Amino acid sequence: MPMIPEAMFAMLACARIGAPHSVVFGGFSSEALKDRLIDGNARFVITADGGFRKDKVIELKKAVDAAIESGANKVVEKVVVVQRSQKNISMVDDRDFWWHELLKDQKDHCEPEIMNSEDRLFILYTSGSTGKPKGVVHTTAGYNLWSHLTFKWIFDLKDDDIYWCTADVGWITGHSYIVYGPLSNGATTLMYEGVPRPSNLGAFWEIVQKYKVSIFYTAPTAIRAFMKSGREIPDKYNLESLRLLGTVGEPINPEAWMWYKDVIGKDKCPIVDTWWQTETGGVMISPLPGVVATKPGSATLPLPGIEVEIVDKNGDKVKENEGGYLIIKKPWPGMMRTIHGNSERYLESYWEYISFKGEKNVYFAGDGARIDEDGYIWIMGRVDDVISVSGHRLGTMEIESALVSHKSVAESAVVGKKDDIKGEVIVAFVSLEKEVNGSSELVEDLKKHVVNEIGIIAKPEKIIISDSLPKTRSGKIMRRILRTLAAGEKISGDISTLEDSSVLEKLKELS
Ligand code: 7RM
Repeated sequence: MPMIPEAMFAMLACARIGAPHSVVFGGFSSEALKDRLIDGNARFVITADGGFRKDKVIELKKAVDAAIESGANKVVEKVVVVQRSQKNISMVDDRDFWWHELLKDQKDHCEPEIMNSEDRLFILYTSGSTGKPKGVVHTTAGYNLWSHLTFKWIFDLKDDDIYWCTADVGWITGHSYIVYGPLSNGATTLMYEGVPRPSNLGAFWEIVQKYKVSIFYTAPTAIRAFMKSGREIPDKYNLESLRLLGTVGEPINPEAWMWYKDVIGKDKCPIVDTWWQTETGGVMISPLPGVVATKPGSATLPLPGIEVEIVDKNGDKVKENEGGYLIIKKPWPGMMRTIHGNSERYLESYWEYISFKGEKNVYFAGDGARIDEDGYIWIMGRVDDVISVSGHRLGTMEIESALVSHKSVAESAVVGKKDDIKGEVIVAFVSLEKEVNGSSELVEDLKKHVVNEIGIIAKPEKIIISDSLPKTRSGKIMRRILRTLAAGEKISGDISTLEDSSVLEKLKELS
């Protein structure tokens, strides 16, 4: 669905009749959609004839048709289509229905289904370090309680607030802080079908001015992009209505934090840097505005009821200011309950990775962090094979499998490279099948292939074609070396396990 109110209506309508929903971000390809429809056993799809993004029409219905025709017809029975772009699309008899036509015969009231607290509210797919995306399962009572409470605490809602979260409803931030959290608190929540783009860099500030937005919640990647294009743009607008600013999705560098506070907040708005994950359902670490003193770049302290620790691989607490794994020591209402269809993987990935005090009973989040002398938490980023492009989570394995599914590719290794604006960009190292020669056309074709397999958010920034990849004697690709090469840095550290060190020289020339 595009970012239109019907997306929200559809989610809430599902919740009302007790049908678990699974929102799929409109930027995913039909292949990615097909996988999710089949894995989630989706019987019904709600989509639109098209959506608008960066001056382009996204053909959502076409993607749904392709997903169904290429395999999801095993599960999908009916499709409901919202009219949005008015573009010509094909409708299949007895399978596809227009939303506005179905609506005509509906009553004004629909009796809500009474649910048990542990009944599923939704599944949301997210990337992990291995294999396919995981269907994160959230439940009716726990998730709603946590999104409700955290919204109330962190955004300190007042009756006349106009609240705007710029995320897409296809991500967990959109679920918890555009839909469930704000609405269960009676907030006025603003939804915007668009993203800042070169032709309209003032769009966000125009909306803040027009609707007198008082609480604004966005991602560091957006803030860094605004920073780069200069304060002249926001300075043209009246931003006086703003009283509270939030960030989510990635670590925010102190420079961007300060810019946000000065240029957007005019030094009078508290900044809440909120750390959480799809899996946690709602925010876990964040300052409470006006209560917790902030430090630029730190998400500060855990929320009430949340107990975190930073430990090493053996589960031992690390020293002050020393980096380690961020763990959560006690369950909380909004935590994911399982991975859809794979409870073993759930236990393995989240609860058994680290043993704490000899027991495997703590949640490991996948992030590295440190705690400073005042007990403040500084998130250092993912420690697993998950990269974050503009705050969108992608597993390196997912992109690698997309690349090797191309007939010319023998092997691939994908790494993240630091980027001033997007946080990270994707760099792929690829070796080709014997008879194939590398060319710039092939590189373009491979990029296109990844976009077809996963979606535009997974498009590699750079693809480096090489005869071979650096491997250990046991055959494992040494991603650490590739990360260093992608960053343009000198290779240091132990390379003694490398099978063939001449590979390095060749790669250095190519990168
Ligand atoms: C809400 C969301 C989760 C990953 C998480 C972190 C990173 C999120 C912050 C952050 C530093 C933050 N869900 N992350 N918030 N890193 N400071 N305030 O983004 O499932 O899509 O991603 O995002 O690495 O593990 S998510």
